[in-house]
Amino acid sequence: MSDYKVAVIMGSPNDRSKMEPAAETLATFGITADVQVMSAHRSPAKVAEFVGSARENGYAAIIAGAGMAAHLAGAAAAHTTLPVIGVPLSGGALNGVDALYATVQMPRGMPVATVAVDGAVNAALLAVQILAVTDHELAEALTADRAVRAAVV
Ligand code: RP5
Repeated sequence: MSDYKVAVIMGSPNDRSKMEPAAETLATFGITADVQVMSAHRSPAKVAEFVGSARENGYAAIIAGAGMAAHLAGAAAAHTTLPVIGVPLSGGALNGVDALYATVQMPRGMPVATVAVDGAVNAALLAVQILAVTDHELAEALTADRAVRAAVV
């Protein structure tokens, strides 16, 4: 188990099953995921408080999943210079296209690294890749993970 801690936040308890794979993937690399529900619209103060203090509280990255008018990742990015990885979630009348556009179309200067609709696993892998820039053991674990995926195909 490493000392790294990644926040996995989502806009609704109903997002849990789609975001749980992020926590599971982080765990396979020995990285602790702190999974929390907070909403850019329903509980904006909680988002500001949690994300605004995330760096001093030891988090290395924020993974944020939301559906429909999915502003959670962008709202998180407004409160931190930690890397924010956005996961647009499927559901609602537009089934994720709305969330994809809402998450990916950030204004210049405020990046959110947006993965595919329901791409929680890739969000976690991207967080690991960011950490692996300076962590040799994690880099080796990523290489091993790629080898497993190659063997599967
Ligand atoms: C978003 O609205 C949430 O992330 C969720 O995906 C969607 C619907 O939320 P619920 O009405 O199911 O709580 O904020």
